[in-house]
Amino acid sequence: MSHPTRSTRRSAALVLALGVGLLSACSGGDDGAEAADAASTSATSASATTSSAAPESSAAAGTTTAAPAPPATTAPTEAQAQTLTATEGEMYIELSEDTLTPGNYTIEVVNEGNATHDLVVERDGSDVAATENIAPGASATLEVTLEEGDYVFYCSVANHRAMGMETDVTVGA
Ligand SMILES: [Cu+2]
Repeated sequence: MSHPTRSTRRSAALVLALGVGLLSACSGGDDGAEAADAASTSATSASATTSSAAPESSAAAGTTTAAPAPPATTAPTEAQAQTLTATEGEMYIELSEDTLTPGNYTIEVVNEGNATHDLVVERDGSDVAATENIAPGASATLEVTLEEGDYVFYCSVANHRAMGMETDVTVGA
């Protein structure tokens, strides 16, 4: 199917080139005017064969069926660690929550300050868990099991705790 179209275009281009050649060769003459007309007509018909009719847009308005809401996730059991974020800087510790229920926790400790910090979990004056030193801009995770009672989360670097890097945490039933 491509051969007829290709030959048509080739002959049309030949006529066009011939017409232009004649037009430039004998400008102002009657023959030149006729040749130019023939060339333009051939060019028009050649371009008409390449143009295709615009396809009609299908106006099929799709009615999307609403997907059913996913079932509510089951409440975390005690085995599943809950997540908590502790953000540290000079000289503060901010917790995403400070009233917690007993269970296992994964604490994401983010040091957004300009000094090295850490996070220690203390209960009744005894350290329960602690991170390593956390460089400025770095973060660490701390796994800890919290029982019902009163805790203090603090930073053990230098005198940071005395300067305000401690926060009370109440673990209720
Ligand atoms: Cu600190």
